[in-house]
Amino acid sequence: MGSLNKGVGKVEVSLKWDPSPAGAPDHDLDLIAAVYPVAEPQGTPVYLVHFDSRSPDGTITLNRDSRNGQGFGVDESMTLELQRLAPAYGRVVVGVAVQQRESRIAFGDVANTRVTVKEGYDELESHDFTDVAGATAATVVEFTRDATGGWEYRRAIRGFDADPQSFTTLMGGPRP
Ligand SMILES: [Ca+2]
Repeated sequence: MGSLNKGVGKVEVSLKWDPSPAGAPDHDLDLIAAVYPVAEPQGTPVYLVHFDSRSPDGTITLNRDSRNGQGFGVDESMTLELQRLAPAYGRVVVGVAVQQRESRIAFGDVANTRVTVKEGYDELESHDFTDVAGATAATVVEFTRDATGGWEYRRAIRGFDADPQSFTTLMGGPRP
C-alpha cells in the first residue's frame, strides 16, 4: 500500500507503448477506469470507461485511444474529473489491460510501456510495468473519496493474469 495523497481533483492518466515489430501482431493496450459506489467500494462497478464504454455523466473521458501504439507521444489518455463525480460514487480504480491475440501477450512482451498520472503539471505517479512483466493486466492507481467528500489517491500496482473483460470484474477486488 502506498501512502495516501489528499486533495486531487482533475487528473489525467496517459499511456504509451512502442508498436510491435514489423510483421508481428499489433500490441493493443487499453486504459480502463472502473467507478464503484460509496456503499460497496469493492463490489460491482457502477460503470466502466474504456475504448468501448463511456462515462454516462461525462466525468471520465477517454481522449485518445490507440490499437497499436503507433505515432509519437501519448497513445491513450483519460481525464478524470473526480470533483464532479456524483456523491454516491466513492472509489475509482484505473488500470491497463493488454488485448490478447492467438498467443498470450504480457506487459513484458510490449516495449517501452509507461503509464503516467498527472494533475495539471504535477506528476503523481509514473510506472513502467517491469514489476508486473508477467501479467496481462494491472491496476495502476486508485482514487477514494474521503470523509470530507474530497478525493485522495494511492499507487495500486497489482498484476492480473486475465483478459480485458475478466480484468474489469477483478480490478476492484480486495488485495490478496
Ligand atoms: Ca487500445
